[in-house]
Amino acid sequence: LNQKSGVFWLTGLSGSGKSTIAEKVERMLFNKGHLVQIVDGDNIRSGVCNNLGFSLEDREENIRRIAEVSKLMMNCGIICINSFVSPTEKIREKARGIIGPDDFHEIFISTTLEECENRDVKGLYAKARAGEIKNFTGIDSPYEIPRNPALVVETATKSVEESAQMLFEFIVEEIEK
Ligand code: GGZ
Repeated sequence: LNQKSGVFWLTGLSGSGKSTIAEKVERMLFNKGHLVQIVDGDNIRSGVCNNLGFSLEDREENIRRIAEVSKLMMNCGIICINSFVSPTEKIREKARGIIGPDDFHEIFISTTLEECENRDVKGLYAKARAGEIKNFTGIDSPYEIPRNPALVVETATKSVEESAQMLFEFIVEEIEK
């Protein structure tokens, strides 16, 4: 195995496009012969974090466990593409601290709340507006815009392919440094 690894941490609102981009980039890296793992709600909230909800306290614990697990995988040489709302500066700094500043790459998937709400792929925004889901990020729970991300991907003005290409090139550059 001849690659530098790292944790590429996608932060952004629900519906911003994190998972879609992550899946495309995972495939692109895999096709180039890299070991890569997506870490997201589907493989984390269902297991390691299945006792956690969406209060800020639970989100912090969610991110702490994810960061610890990602660090283990990263130390095995696996490139981790993490896809979590990770809504606050405090939460993201916690992850950076656990993984280490050289290996933690904060990537802001930037999409307006309006755009995410218009897409509402899973109908969660409608439910949050109706009060059926509490503590929903962007509605009645905060999202703090990253102050100094390593990369910003503006999904509203780009195709999925362009967004994925941008992240792919960023990752390749980082792991070949
Ligand atoms: C935000 C929620 C909530 C609340 C359920 N707030 O678009 P999705 O569905 O697939 O992604 C969202 C996901 C967020 O989980 P994370 O583990 O990424 O959050 S955090 O980093 O803040 O711990 C959304 C769904 O879970 N979801 N309830 N209240 N998103």
